[in-house]
Amino acid sequence: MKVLGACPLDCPDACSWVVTVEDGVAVGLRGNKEHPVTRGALCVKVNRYLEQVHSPDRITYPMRRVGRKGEGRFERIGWDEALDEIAARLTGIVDEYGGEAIWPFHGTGSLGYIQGLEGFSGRRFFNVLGSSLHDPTICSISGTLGMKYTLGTSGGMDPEDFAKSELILLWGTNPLTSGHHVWKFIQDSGAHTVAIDPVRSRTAERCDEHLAPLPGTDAALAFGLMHVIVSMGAEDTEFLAEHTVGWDEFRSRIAEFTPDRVAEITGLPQERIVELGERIARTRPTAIRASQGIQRHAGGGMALRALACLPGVTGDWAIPGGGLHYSTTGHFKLNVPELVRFDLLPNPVRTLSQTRIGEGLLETADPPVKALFVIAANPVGSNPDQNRVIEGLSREDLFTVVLEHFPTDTVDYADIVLPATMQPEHLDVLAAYGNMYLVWNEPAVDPPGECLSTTETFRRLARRMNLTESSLYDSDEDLARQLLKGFDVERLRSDGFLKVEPGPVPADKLQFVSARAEMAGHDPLPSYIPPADQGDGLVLISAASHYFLNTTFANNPELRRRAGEPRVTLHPDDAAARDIADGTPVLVSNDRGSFEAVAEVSDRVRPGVAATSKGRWRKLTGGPTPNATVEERDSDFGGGAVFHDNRVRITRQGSRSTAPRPVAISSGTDT
Ligand SMILES: Nc1nc2c(c(=O)[nH]1)N[C@H]1C(S)=C(S)[C@@H](COP(=O)(O)OP(=O)(O)OC[C@H]3O[C@@H](n4cnc5c(=O)[nH]c(N)nc54)[C@H](O)[C@@H]3O)O[C@H]1N2
Ligand SMILES: Nc1nc2c(c(=O)[nH]1)N[C@H]1C(S)=C(S)[C@@H](COP(=O)(O)OP(=O)(O)OC[C@H]3O[C@@H](n4cnc5c(=O)[nH]c(N)nc54)[C@H](O)[C@@H]3O)O[C@H]1N2
Ligand code: SF4
Ligand SMILES: [Mo]
Repeated sequence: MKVLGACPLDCPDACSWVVTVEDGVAVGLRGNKEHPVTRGALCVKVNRYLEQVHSPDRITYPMRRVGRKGEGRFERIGWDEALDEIAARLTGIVDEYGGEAIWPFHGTGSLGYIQGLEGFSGRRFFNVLGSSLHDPTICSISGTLGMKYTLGTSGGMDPEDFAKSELILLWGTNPLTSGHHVWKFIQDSGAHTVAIDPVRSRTAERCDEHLAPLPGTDAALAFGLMHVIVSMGAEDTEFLAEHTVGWDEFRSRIAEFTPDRVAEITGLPQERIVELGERIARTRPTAIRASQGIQRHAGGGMALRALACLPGVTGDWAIPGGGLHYSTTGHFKLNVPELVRFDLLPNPVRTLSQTRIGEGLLETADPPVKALFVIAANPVGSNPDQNRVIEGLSREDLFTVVLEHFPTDTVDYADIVLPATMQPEHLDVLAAYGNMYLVWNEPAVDPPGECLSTTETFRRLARRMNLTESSLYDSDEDLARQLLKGFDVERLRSDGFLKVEPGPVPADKLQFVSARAEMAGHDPLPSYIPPADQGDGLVLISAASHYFLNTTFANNPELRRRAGEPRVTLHPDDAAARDIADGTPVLVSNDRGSFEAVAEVSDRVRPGVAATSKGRWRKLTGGPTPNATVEERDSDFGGGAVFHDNRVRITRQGSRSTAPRPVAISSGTDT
């Protein structure tokens, strides 16, 4: 039997997949050949998804902590016992501190609307209790707001239109690792491709040109390119007059960014800036693909704002194959309010930010957070300031419930662990954030052991607590139909996917001057906000690993083998200045923390920059991971995280390694 499903992971592509089931067991998984973006291919990680589904390490029954927090010692308990204990603890906490003392902490392990983050699975239950709201700030929020301020929508180009582009800038994005399906459209176009990235990533390696600016300087570079375009008189005066607001003010801002000044800020040769500006000026249509890497900085929101203005100056927004593709989420007009039902909240409640779990657990006072539900998240591995996250999770008076597939670093801090279903075992619906397709995931097999879906877990908990609100008991199919009101659900279900037409971009006129940005306390015009971490040392970029997806898959033996040991890549000049050779064990540190890695000396990174990757587990690495060095600090817009705005010292550790070099399937850092 073949069952159509969809990849739930936090990846722009939201692949449609086909599960082969024999005797009730999922024996095969491949990409859906009919889906115009998936085109039959999954990726190096998800090709191993069924190994994870059948892994002996899966959590398949509820557990209660018996050791100290962090030790990871648990005893098996039954669902009845688990639900009784959770219900009793929650009732006590709500009575004493109020519902806001509960924090449902949703992660990105599943982006499903029914079981995962996009529909805040379980939120109806938390609404009835009056729990704090959870703002998913960790990933893309700064860039999303930057897009919205400029364009009135965060949804940009349909990436299938890249096939019509003549010039494509891949700006702070590494799609060959982080969402490879867009690459086919880029290749089909035959366009001239330019990577803009401090690291010669897998993607930059394949582009026609590569510019390596200093991290966090992209807004200045965008201004410099627009300066060249305007100096040539190549701006599209008709588009500017008809479709934009604030051109005169914006033109004055552009004038401040002369190529020589931009060369100084970005560390790029002035000729390269001028050359690229001239190329953009004469090439229609020009498209930009930017994603999340570029906005994990102090000025990340402003960077996207400036980037979104560039196709306004050239008029590319009006041409098929021109514009900017950041995220397509804004184009899906799903009925999320009816799914999430914030109207069930008894009164207005505070919002806690995903990125600031350290602060949330250690400093929130009125009321303090007394119960934490971790749902498809691994904050010990994924959040900034790992040591503080651990300090927060170690609080003896905090009641922590973790819904998980695997015994992650975060599970070790749980009071109660609940076994969760994986994608072939539950129903879900996803909307891609890197293309225009809705995808349906039909359950294909029964869950192993006592695993329950997120929705079923909260239905049972609601019953245990005698909650009477009837919508808490809606079935998964009811929920999907509520979300998809107005869509052809039957077609989506039978084909596995459904294309949605993108709305107009800009939604109205392009806002060079943004009243919304001003109202939120920002410069009404886009500006350049320099990196916040200006200390000594190298800027550490910890981007997507080719073999893991955040911390998901980082326990898969074969993928770990292929990723090799933790590495940090330095430019030969920076390595020489520290007496570090290729293969030297090093300590990467700053005032917040440190981690160990093996140095790789390569001109794949520009001087001043060091590169590593995200996702490893502490317990499998034997110590802290790069997030021990990252600060829990907000970016400019929306409280985004600043993973790549992070200065570190790199020093030799002991003598030169005599151990064999890691198995490196790719050359270099596993990005
Ligand atoms: N294989 C794999 N795929 C993934 C993920 C994964 O962990 N592994 N993660 C998923 C998730 S959650 C997300 S949000 C996306 C993230 O994927 P991307 O959006 O691609 O983000 P990053 O990997 O953080 O960074 C992308 C590139 O930006 C560069 N970069 C960093 N700082 C700057 C800067 O200041 N300026 C410029 N121009 N470039 C910069 C980095 O060197 C890197 O090569 O990928 C998703 N896909
Ligand atoms: N240094 C550094 N750190 C980063 C980043 C970076 O660029 N650099 N990127 C950040 C980004 S973009 C993101 S999005 C975050 C991601 O951070 P998180 O949201 O913490 O995501 P993961 O680390 O993948 O952990 C997700 C967990 O959910 C579990 N899970 C998956 N599906 C389900 C399900 O259906 N039910 C339940 N109950 N559990 C499930 C998985 O087993 C996994 O352990 O990491 C951030 N961390
Ligand atoms: S992680 Fe991305 S590329 Fe891989 S299968 Fe999932 S959606 Fe497709
Ligand atoms: Mo992300």
